[in-house]
Amino acid sequence: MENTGDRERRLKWFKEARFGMFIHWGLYSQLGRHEWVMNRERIPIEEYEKLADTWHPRPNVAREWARLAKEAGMRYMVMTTKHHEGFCLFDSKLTDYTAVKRGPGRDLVAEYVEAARAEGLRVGFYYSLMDWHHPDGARCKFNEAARRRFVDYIHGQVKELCTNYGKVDILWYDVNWPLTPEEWEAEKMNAMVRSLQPDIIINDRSGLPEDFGTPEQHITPAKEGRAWEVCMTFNDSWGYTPIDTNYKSAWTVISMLRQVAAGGGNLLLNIGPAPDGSVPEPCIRALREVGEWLRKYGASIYDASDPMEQEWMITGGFTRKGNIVYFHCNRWPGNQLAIGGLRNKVLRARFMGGDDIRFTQEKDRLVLYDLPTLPPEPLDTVIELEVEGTPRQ
Ligand code: JFZ
Repeated sequence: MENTGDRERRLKWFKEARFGMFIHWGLYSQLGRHEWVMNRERIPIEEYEKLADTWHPRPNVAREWARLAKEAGMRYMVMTTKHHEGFCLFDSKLTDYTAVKRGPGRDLVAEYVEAARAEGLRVGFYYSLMDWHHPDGARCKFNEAARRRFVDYIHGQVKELCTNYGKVDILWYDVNWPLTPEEWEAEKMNAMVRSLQPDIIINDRSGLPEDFGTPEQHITPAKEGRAWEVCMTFNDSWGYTPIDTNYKSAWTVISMLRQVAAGGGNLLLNIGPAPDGSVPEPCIRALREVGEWLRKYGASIYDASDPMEQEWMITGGFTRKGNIVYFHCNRWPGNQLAIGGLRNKVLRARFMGGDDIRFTQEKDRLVLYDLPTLPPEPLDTVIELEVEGTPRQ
């Protein structure tokens, strides 16, 4: 349908972006028990719908998210325009179940787009195909008239999203249950999207592979140079869930960034804002620490995704740009650090942005000496190794 050169062109910024902010925000945020609460607790539609009138987020709170994303070193954002609950955070002519017509009284997607653009961040729209609120959302599988209505509704909303908010950088579909890509008429839908947004990139969750893969909750590089982005929760829920306090630390996030960089992918890290839009404190703290670290060592993450053979090591792992190999040490062993598996001759070793380090190398065993007892950077000390030739891939 479209040529590979065009895909590469559209994906260029994405392949260099590395780090993005996912935002799950909806009526479920008011209950604070995971974004699947309607389904998991079998809340009847009539009861759940009442949440549409009690939601009163703070005006323009998306500006706080965008500033935080920027500060964290993120380069794009993806927000839920409609999750499985069916409530639309955008203005839709096709339903009254929207932020404009109910409690919030305004277009939350418009506010989000404006906020992201103001910080120079790329804009992504998450849109759930599965819909627990639409009357045809389930019966569409067995009833052709219902399928026709539902598919027209979904295509119509996707068209609204691609028409009313200016340039959209990412369309992030989710859950295509219960229909097949043929039943969704996904090819036609995505062709319509591309006709309205020629530069957009589309994920693989309409059931068609499109532009990039979306492994979830585990870092699995895509095959054959295909673009990929892993999405991760901050705690163990996507939607606001204060009873779930298992938040990731800055250390964990940086370790994930190193792993996605090594595989040439991106990390889309989720925040689940409170109903008023506030970001949970543990997320703010960790993101600021990550940003501070990236301001010093970003080059070893953003621009260092050349492939190289890696052996598992408890003390850390590699990223690479050309003949510069970065060893990210996040478990500091003390005054001496040995690194195995690097076969190229090392010409120089130093702390990234700092002093040279004395070393010896015998075959693929590199030993660094006279190191401080405590880690110079507890989150991740980056050691820059200049090597001869190209490391094995
Ligand atoms: C979906 C949603 O159900 C969830 O609420 C959240 O929005 C997440 C980002 O996406 O959950 C999924 C989707 C795909 C897989 C697992 C969970 N998957 O492919 O393994």
